[in-house]
Amino acid sequence: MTTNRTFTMIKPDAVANGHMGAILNDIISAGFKVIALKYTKLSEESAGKFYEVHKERPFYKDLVSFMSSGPIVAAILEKDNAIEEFRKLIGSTNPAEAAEGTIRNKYAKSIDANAIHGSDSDENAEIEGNFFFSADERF
Ligand code: RTP
Ligand code: MG
Repeated sequence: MTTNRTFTMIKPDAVANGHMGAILNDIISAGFKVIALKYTKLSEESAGKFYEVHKERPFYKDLVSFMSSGPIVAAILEKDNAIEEFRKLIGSTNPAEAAEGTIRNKYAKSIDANAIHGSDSDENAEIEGNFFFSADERF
């Protein structure tokens, strides 16, 4: 097991519903170290670029519009086995299927407004982190 990094966004629904602090607390309590952190908002154009891998999927347009609908919290996180551990912490994409105690189980309402993003591979974590953070914004 190696210490590595993942990238996350607390999505507009969770920010709007007042869960930003609770979610950051869950993340830090689960042993993730915050390497970079930013409160920001995606334009439709930048959300479209971030989710370009999903361009052909039927939900792409709604996803881009939702992700640019309000402020988000972006972060780079570090832990042993970070990608897998973080996806375990956030739970299934569809909150109705997310295990008890996971972030999506506690704070998400629907598959579209599902509270949080977690990278799915080391390679994508690197790409997604670079999308938001320069080298001097990482600690
Ligand atoms: P994320 O990237 O946000 O961490 O979520 P994920 O890996 O669990 O899911 P992914 O397949 O990467 O999909 C990205 C986001 O698109 C929305 N989605 N909607 N209506 C649908 O069938 C559907 N499928 C995916 C979700 O908001 C998902 O988080
Ligand atoms: Mg994904």
